[in-house]
Amino acid sequence: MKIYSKKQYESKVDRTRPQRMKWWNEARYGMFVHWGLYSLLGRNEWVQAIECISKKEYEKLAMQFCPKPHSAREWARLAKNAGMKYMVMTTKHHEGFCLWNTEQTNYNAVKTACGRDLVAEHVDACREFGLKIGFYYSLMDWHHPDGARAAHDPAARQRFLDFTKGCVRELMTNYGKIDILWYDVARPFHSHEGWESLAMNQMVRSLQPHILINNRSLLNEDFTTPEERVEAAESGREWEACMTFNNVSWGYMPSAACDRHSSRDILNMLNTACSGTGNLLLNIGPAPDGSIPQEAIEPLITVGKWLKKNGEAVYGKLDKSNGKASACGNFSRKGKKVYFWCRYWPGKELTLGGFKTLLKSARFLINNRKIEFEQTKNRIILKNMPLRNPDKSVGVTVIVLEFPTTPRHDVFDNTPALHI
Ligand code: FHN
Repeated sequence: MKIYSKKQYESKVDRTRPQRMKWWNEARYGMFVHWGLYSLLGRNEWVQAIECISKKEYEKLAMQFCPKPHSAREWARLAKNAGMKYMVMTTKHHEGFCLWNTEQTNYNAVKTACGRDLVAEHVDACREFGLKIGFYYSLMDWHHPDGARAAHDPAARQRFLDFTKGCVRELMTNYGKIDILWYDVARPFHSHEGWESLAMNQMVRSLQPHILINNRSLLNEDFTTPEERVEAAESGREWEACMTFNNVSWGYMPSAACDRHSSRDILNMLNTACSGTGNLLLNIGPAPDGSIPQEAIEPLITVGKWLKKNGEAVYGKLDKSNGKASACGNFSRKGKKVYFWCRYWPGKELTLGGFKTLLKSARFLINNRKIEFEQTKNRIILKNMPLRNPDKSVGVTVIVLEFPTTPRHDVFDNTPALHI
């Protein structure tokens, strides 16, 4: 296969990105799943490293990892009911245990106690529930004999690169159309040249022409991946914030259930993602038998029900909305329509500062009930509103402001305001 130069390759990736990412931009919200041998210990996916467990000791877990059948269907059903549109699962995390029937190593779910191809089950479940399919793949590998010495031994490096490319090729070949390749932790090499990412990702794209690739094989590719913070990419690039469910562990960790996100926390993340036109990839760390952590279910389902009524403010193509208009909430925007997600209900009046464009109408999203308003040179005052927050599920009510043109908003802008 001809390997294009970085310039040629990235020019083609840039040119095809808008069409390839259209579904992703509109999807907005996905489920991340971290599952592997570490789930058996329940103390974070880095437990082998953090607790200095020897490779020999850790490998024994492979004979205990026997998930119940159809776990992936449970996750996919929950993701669907949560309003998530895609699901990214760890095919191999740093521990090096492969959840698919790989020929690169026997340290995999088919050739050990589990006896099943868990990646195939993930793919089937996503298709059954209409979710786009993502594969997470950790470049760093603590189990492979060359995973560390590849850093300074050319022969080891070549063997490790062959292993890596072999794994990625299998994942891109054996499971039909895959929508996302989510690389992680590019160690022990610290450059795309070290990983030969240019050749590897051209191979990926030749096998999966529609695929989206994240930025963690040390090429820009399609999107950036802020982690544990919901923050728009400065460069105007596409971005997806990946978040744990408890701020402490991606893998199963029942002791951290006490710090799980609430439905309001999740909506806050989604609102921030929407205002910056980014995506949210929210993680669950299933138990070793595949069960969904109980603490994740209610918040996800509650947000899913909220999204059924308010999804217009989340899904589909959004435009950036900057600045703050009120301490009571934040925006998302579609052209001339601004969606104000009111988290802290002010009572019968709500003032929104900084709009410089004449407002045409204001209404509640869920029932289209009109809201009276007054407008001064840089303030919109919504009047005669209900005394209590109309949204009884999560306490976040979406108000739609419609303008005749794309609204100018800048609370700190001193240019001559609109002429009332
Ligand atoms: O070390 C991993 C971590 O375990 C987890 O998989 C996250 C998910 O984005 N990535 C790495 C930390 O950045």
